[in-house]
Amino acid sequence: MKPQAGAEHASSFQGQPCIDLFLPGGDRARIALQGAQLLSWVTGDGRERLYLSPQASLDGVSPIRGGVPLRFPQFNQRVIGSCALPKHGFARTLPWAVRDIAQAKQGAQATFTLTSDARTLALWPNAFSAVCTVELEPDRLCINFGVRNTSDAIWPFAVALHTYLRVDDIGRTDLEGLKGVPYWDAVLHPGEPDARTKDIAESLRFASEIDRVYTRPRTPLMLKHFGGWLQIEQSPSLPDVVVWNPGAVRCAALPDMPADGFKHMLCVEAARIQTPQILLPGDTWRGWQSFRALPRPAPAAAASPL
Ligand code: TA6
Repeated sequence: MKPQAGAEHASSFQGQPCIDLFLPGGDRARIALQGAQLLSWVTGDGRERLYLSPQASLDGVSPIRGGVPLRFPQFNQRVIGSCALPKHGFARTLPWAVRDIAQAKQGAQATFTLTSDARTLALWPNAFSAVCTVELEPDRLCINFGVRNTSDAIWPFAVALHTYLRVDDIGRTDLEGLKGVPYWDAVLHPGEPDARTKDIAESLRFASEIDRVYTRPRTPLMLKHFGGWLQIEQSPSLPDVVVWNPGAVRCAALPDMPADGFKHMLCVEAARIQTPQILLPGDTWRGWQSFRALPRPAPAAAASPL
């Protein structure tokens, strides 16, 4: 008898408590309670679709290198309301609570919550309640993030779903859908987020470090590499796409990445950075990023000789 879609508490992954979701067709996902951070997404064909560094720190307090860290309430060190905020905010390092684990229409989902407390208020003086739901369906994954302003003051925030996608070889990877979309190149113009350029090539290729923030792509993105194609979509409430790969030199300086780690990952992040979101008291904001695995088309048959 086929197993039913379901979820179970994995005992732990390298000592960290996690929730595992699984489907009868073999799709599965693992989410750490630290940061409600997805660590793994395997599709029915047995392929791992996310990159988790084999040198990631899983000590329960350091940021975990790989999977899908949630960055909230600030991106990088672009200060939102408080200088005490750590780089990329606190959501990725704090423990989240499991709210529920359920069978969904076509799959399984797990929901996690994070609520402001003395630790967060010491870093950022705003009361909030955040929720993250991971939905797993056959060959599809969706990450939903929501935040409610539970204070009586208005505040701004930035957010990013910092997805590390696994690729076979970054030198033979294409990302389509960004042609003509304005971007800030943080490698060429650090500290100048208003500097804008546009790509003219049909697809983006990767030969060295890249760190860009694209604004308002109009179509779904398509990641193409030998290991499979992924269609990537995000909610209009997340208008920015960050594309990041550290390249060989910067990667070698990251203590939680192997020297060749950059070859096997590409971050394609759904974000709200350039224009922070303003949240009124009592209001809720939501955003999502989703991925659909598509079969890699068979190579065109060689033309037969006349
Ligand atoms: O999203 C791109 C980025 O902000 C880069 O500038 C780079 O710093 C990267 O994230 C990783 O940041 P982290 O703090 O996780 O090492």
